[in-house]
Amino acid sequence: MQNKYDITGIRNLLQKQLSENRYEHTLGVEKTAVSLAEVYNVDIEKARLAALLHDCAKNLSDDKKLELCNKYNIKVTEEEKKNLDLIHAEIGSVMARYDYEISDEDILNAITYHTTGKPNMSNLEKIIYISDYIEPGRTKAPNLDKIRRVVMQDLDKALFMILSDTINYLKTSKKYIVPITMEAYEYYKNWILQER
Ligand code: DGI
Ligand code: FE
Ligand code: FE
Repeated sequence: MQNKYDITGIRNLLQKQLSENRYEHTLGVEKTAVSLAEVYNVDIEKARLAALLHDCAKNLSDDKKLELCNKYNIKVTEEEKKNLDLIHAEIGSVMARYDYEISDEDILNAITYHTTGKPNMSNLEKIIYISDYIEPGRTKAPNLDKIRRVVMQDLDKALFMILSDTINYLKTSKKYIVPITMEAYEYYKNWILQER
């Protein structure tokens, strides 16, 4: 893959654009995603790029987020307007495409769906979604030890555990649930129950 920046260049740019904690989280996701890519035979450099860039839009101001949505025709629903953090993944994917000149659709989709998940994810999409949740800097979510164990044996089971805990958390805290988050949960619930 030929990219505008090498990995060190990307890390340096991210370090400038992200808060210290967010940058540390990003390096944790990189490390975790690379390990999982090795286990599951996914292209390691794709996993690294998707992991590094997954939260590249996270620390933009709300004004900047809205400006980029406007510029790149990203539709913002009423619910998303109230919580612009919900669209950092989609904006990040657009920035990866245009600023970092990433053209690989699997990488771009892994960034787009890293917050919500989606039905029928690719292995790269699953790895980024899971790594975001279990990277070493994450300590607060329930069942982390179990998910970290399961993921080495069964990627889909780990994915479903995270979707399930996320839906539970969103329900108990009475937060708005993005339709595709629920669709991902339903899809993998049926998958876990029926296919195996
Ligand atoms: O950006 P990060 O903090 O690293 O992680 P992320 O992009 O996965 O965002 C995590 C948050 O997103 C977590 O608190 C759960 C939340 N989330 C995921 N799906 C939905 C959601 N929040 C709402 N309100 N609705 C959703 O459907
Ligand atoms: Fe994120
Ligand atoms: Fe993240």
